[in-house]
Amino acid sequence: MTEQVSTKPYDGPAGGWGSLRSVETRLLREERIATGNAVLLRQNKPDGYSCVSCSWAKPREPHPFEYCENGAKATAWEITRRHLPLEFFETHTTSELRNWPDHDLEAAGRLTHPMRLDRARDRWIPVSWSDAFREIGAELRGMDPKRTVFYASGRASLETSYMYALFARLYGHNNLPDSSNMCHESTSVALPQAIGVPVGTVTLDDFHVTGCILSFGQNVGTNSPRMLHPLQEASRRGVPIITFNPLKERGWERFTNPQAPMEMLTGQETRISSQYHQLRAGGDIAAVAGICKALIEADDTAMAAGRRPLLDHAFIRQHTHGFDSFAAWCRAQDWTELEKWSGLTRQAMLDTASVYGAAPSAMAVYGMGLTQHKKGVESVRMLVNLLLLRGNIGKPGAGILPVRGHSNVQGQRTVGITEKPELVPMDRLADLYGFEPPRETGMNTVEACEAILEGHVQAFLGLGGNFIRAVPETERMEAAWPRIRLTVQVATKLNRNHLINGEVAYLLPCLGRIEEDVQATGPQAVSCEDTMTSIHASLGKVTPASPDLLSEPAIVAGIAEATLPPNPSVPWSEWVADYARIRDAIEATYPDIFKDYNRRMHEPGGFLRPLAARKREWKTETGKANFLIPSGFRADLATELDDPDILQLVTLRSNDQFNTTIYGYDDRFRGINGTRKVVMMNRADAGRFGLDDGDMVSLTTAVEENMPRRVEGLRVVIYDIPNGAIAAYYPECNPLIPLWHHAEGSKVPAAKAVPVRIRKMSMAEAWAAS
Ligand SMILES: Nc1nc2c(c(=O)[nH]1)N[C@H]1C(S)=C(S)[C@@H](COP(=O)(O)OP(=O)(O)OC[C@H]3O[C@@H](n4cnc5c(=O)[nH]c(N)nc54)[C@H](O)[C@@H]3O)O[C@H]1N2
Ligand SMILES: Nc1nc2c(c(=O)[nH]1)N[C@H]1C(S)=C(S)[C@@H](COP(=O)(O)OP(=O)(O)OC[C@H]3O[C@@H](n4cnc5c(=O)[nH]c(N)nc54)[C@H](O)[C@@H]3O)O[C@H]1N2
Ligand SMILES: [Mo]
Repeated sequence: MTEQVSTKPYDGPAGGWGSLRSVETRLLREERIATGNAVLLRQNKPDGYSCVSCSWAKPREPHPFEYCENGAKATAWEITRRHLPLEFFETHTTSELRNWPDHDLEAAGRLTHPMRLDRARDRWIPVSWSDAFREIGAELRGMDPKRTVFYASGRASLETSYMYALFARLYGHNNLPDSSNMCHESTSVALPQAIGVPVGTVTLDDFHVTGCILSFGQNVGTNSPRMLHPLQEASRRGVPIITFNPLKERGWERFTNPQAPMEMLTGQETRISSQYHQLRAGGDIAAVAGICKALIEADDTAMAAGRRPLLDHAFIRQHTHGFDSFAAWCRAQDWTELEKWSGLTRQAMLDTASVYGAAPSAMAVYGMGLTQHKKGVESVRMLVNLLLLRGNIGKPGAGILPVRGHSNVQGQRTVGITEKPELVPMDRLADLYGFEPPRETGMNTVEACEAILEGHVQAFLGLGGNFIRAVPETERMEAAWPRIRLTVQVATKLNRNHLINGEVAYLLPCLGRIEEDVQATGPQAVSCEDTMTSIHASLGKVTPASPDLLSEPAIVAGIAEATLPPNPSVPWSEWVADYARIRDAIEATYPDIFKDYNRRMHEPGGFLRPLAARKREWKTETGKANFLIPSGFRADLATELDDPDILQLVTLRSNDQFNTTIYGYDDRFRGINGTRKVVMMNRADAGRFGLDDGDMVSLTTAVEENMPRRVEGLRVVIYDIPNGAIAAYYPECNPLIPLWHHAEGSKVPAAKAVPVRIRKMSMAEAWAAS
């Protein structure tokens, strides 16, 4: 911690001068001011590179500055002039580096050379690429493929991801967990059941014509700031925006566009949300049920009185299944219960219903606040129920919008990174490559963790990411990890998972997406799919951090060739020489999605993947869009335990991080500066536990209390958050999450509702913990 710790409410808008200052500070720290600003102008442009931060859509007609504060941070972080020479690893043992904070590990700079772990000397030492591939291949050839795990973090391109997934299947398994398993898997499970597609239906064009925006559990100002531009435009058109979030997130309140000179000079702010409801964490099913109930009952009254109905009955009749029982269920709900479980007043739910009920079209936007709950799948389905009541799927200005995380996490699934064989055209793979693909379900993230804890996993390959830091149950996972025989990490920067290794370990540094990727046929573009299903090209522009880096496709091909018997149908080297050939293979595998891929990906804004639900075709079991009734309102373990001494911990991101990548210690919009070791709680709850602002506390998990699940040395910040809930940062609080505490149906760790006990630490204890 280098900065002064301060916590006081932030009263500026999202964006604004603070945002511009932050971009320049970041470029300065990475010594990249001149290059950085020039590079940023190429971001998210048709002939430029696509941002390595979030997955928000790239408009057809981009703004000259189509980047945001956090995209700029991510760029500066990747193109930093700080590079890690081999001497660094001579000087620092992995045991020593394990004591470094996450921030310092990545801030040390870009990885520059392939390395092998020297166990005896506890150091990473250089290895040549050819030796690394040969040795990894030899290890893998001696293993049972079913006992190996190929993880992917969500940044690697469609080209790399296709090759990686194909490699896994040629080798013999479907153990392809990805970050989506910790993220929007609840979406990928819920949406196919409800509307027959696995992804969101909203496009950028819908924002320009929508009549209403509902937002649930997403932090726009920090995690997808470019969405603030269409939101600002919608708000100025008078579109009602209604937000449901236990925390007052500044981006959903007001915004000053840092790229609009007049706004900046005049200090003009745009109000974003017209209603803001601080519901109970995990209260979404009850809140949406209340809104549905209000609508259905108002519609009953209107119909009885011969007035215009509120529901879209024609749509419901023609396109949906299960309405009658859903409506009956809503009518039967009791307002007292709905108020209790949602944490909202009946009036708040009625207010939303009346605005939503009057809007010609509406979209629902959501993030981790819905998916990372025990009832995450049901929460997403409940949101669809609300949309279906008024025909808000498959018409302009309407739809469901899960805001995905990593910039290509959605695309990785599209081209085969999944543990679920039914999502992959296995027969086509068999035809194209002349082999029998594995047909049994592989391990997802939680199952891979379980297998690692049991000592069952022989090899772990990580295509990016920081698996051990992102998953629950940190302490047990770190203890079990060294039992894995082989670990291979493909990465740009050093992180904790590179310091906790298998018996035999490799750290393979790759090009970042912003860097020039020159292969035998010249500079190569790659492609990604954004959260709105747009597939577009990305061309790296910056000189690579080191001449010893390989591209991700080259690394995947290198390992695959060293592992698999030769197969003339799989031309790994030709693919690496010309990525257009990989795209041909993708097109041959998925002709409906990737028709004319090599041309269309270069069109401004890219091309949209076809989605049946957008055309009101329902690829569900009933052939209709389904109303699905939730199992109840006790959304989480903490509420199930029903003990006032147990608090519900929400783990979330600060404004100064990208997942486990910690850029700095400020959470500007929450007014928390100089530290991440905090716990936000309201004054009444603090009082109940005899705590005050600035006190140091420890948290322990309130189930299986004999387990070592504990985080110490957190500082209390009195914060505007509902009773019974506290919030603290991910990944610092991951040791508190039991591995089995995950969403039903999707196994997304329930990181937004961990039952914990809080205890004040004495001065001496706090000092020892810090
Ligand atoms: N700068 C930056 N951008 C990012 C990331 C990053 O770390 N930094 N991460 C990327 C990734 S991988 C992802 S998945 C996304 C994540 O982006 P978000 O989905 O915004 O994820 P979180 O920061 O975890 O915050 C979730 C929000 O849910 C709210 N919330 C918590 N519990 C509940 C609840 O029960 N109900 C409701 N309604 N709300 C609740 C929290 O208050 C918070 O505002 O962002 C992506 N973009
Ligand atoms: N408690 C709690 N836990 C959570 C969450 C939460 O909200 N709360 N959120 C979950 C979510 S939504 C997600 S998506 C996961 C994220 O989990 P991961 O995707 O595994 O983690 P990241 O922090 O995004 O990975 C960062 C690392 O990726 C590597 N990297 C960066 N760029 C590249 C590249 O271009 N290529 C390669 N090969 N490597 C690169 C760098 O070495 C960097 O250290 O965490 C999950 N865990
Ligand atoms: Mo994510």
